[in-house]
Amino acid sequence: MTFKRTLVTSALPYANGPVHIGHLAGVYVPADIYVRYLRMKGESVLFVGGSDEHGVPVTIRARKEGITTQQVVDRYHELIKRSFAEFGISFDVYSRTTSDIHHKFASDYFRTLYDNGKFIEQTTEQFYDPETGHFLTDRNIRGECPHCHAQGAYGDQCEKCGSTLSPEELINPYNAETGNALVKKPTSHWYLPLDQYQSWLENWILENHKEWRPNVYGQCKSWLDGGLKPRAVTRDLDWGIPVPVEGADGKVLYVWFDAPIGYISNTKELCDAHPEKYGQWETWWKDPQTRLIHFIGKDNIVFHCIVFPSMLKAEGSYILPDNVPSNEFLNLEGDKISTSRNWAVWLNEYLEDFPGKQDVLRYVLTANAPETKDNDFTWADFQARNNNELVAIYGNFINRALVLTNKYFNGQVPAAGELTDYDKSTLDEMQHSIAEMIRLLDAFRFRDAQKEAMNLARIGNKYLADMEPWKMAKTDMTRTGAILNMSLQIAANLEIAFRAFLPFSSEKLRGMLNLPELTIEHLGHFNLLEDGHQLGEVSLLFEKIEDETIQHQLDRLARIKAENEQKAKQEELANWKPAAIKEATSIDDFDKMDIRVATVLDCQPVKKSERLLQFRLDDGMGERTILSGIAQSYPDPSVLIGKQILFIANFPSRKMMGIESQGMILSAVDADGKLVVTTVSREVKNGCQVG
Ligand code: B3M
Ligand code: ZN
Repeated sequence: MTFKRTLVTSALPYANGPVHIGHLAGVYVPADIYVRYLRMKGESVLFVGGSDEHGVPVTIRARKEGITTQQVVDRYHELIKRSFAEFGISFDVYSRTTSDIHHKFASDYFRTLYDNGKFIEQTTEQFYDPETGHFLTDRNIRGECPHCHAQGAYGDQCEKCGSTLSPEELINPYNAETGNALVKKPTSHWYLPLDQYQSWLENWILENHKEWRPNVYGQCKSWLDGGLKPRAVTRDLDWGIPVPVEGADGKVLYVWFDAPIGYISNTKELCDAHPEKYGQWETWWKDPQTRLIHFIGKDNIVFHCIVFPSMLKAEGSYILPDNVPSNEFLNLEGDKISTSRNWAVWLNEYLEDFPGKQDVLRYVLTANAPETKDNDFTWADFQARNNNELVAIYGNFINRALVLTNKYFNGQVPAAGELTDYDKSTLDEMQHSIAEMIRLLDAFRFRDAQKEAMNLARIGNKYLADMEPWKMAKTDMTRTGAILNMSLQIAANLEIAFRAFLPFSSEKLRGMLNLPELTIEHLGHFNLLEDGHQLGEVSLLFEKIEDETIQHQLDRLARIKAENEQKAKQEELANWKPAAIKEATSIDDFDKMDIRVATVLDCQPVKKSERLLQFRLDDGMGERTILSGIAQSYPDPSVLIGKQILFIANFPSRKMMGIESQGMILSAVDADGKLVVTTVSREVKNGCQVG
């Protein structure tokens, strides 16, 4: 199949918070690289994005912040849109799913399928809060975990033991926000019968799209092997697109039904506004000569490979995705990125700390792209890649080539010379890397493609280092000029090679070379700058990043980690419940214990032990020494001196750290794990028994 045009979509981020490096690395930078690459090839391409403004996540955020849902989506849509623009994500359109155009389009889409009998209607029992009059989604239901009995497990997962749950399994389920107890109530919804698409999907994906990334193909296969079931496409919610069916009051389209339709309605919005430039939206969505590519993260695979294609197939007049290059996840300093735990590098904050360094982040995220497995972003790696690659290789090469041309040739491109064998082998190496880079870009392998671009810079850098034009200049100006000509031609090639990856730096480099925007066809040609061409002004392409700057970021993360630990502790305390009562004991068992009262004469930490305190006690018969492992709970043990405490007098003696311990001090274990020594409520004789 030959295609005439490519339609590229990137997942619509929920407008419930700012975007972070995980979004950029997983979806938007790869999509942007691909689109820029196609544009450089002169292909017809449209890049569609937008904010996903429906769904439960935005409503939760609104309640948390105490503002309306509309205010939430307005705020974050603007913020997200600006961040993308600042990082050079070159959308042709970035709209939103709360737009009138989208509401109408998605509503009509539903109605068409409804009228054509493509849905089935089913009634099921769902959890309902009788006080608020709302049905609840899984994430909004909490209760006791049936496995580990932790309190506050979610309707879809217990964060304590990690088990996947359904709300039905929770013990005493309640509304996460109000705390109200829930009841079951019947409700009816429309379902897309995915089971009816099973064999068609098996043929389309498993037989005809074996070229999809193994992670994507594998996930599809496991869904299909598990057998598809009908999926509800409506919800009982008050935020979203009303279900356009009589009597469906209080029901909206499920966010995963309307969001992918957003790709189509946003295309329509753009094309209707500028038909002369972009043509008809139907051409992008219905002409079989259009190639559709979805860039997404791995948690969206099932929706883009199974659900949305079934929706398109159900309608019948649309094309299907040709590829769905999905990435895995990016972690941050070894931990999962999390919006709720603030464990992220937010794009707006990055730009405050690193103004003008968009390309550095783009470079590092592509160099570490989680294309085939989860990957880790670390600040140390960020610094190293900037300093050792962008600055030391690419930037250094460009700077030397330009500065030397200024020094010896007044900034005018010197004449090319006869190619030496070494020149020729350098050019051969470059041609090889260029061909590799193109092959990798076509295969959506951006990480390796960028490596080839950096390899071109490395070849250039090595050429200059080996040729030493600064030495040659002492004896042979013609050859010096030839070396610099070759270096400048390499520099012009680097501008093109890096343009899709590092658009800001390429623009800067074009200014320094005083060149117009050349196309990919010029790549691999080494006559791009004519003899005598006047170069532009030279400045540094990249700057070194110092240790203090990195330390500042690490300190910030350490602070967040400490705050999160504190919060987790508080939550644990709030959810604390007494342990279950132990098996029944007997009076005989109890009588065996000789529990007595003694006064603490002295209490000191045991040297070289983090755990032990040494008690000297007056037990009414004399003095007794007991060691107790409670040092962590008593940073100042002197507070215990003079107190009357309880201890087991007939506990077997034992030696610890060379000291004989004669009994056991009784302490209560508080909810936070701290130990609290037990005392009596009024003074008694030392040595009296407890019973
Ligand atoms: N908003 C989920 C996400 O941000 C969802 C993607 C929609 S793509 C049509 O991961
Ligand atoms: Zn659990």
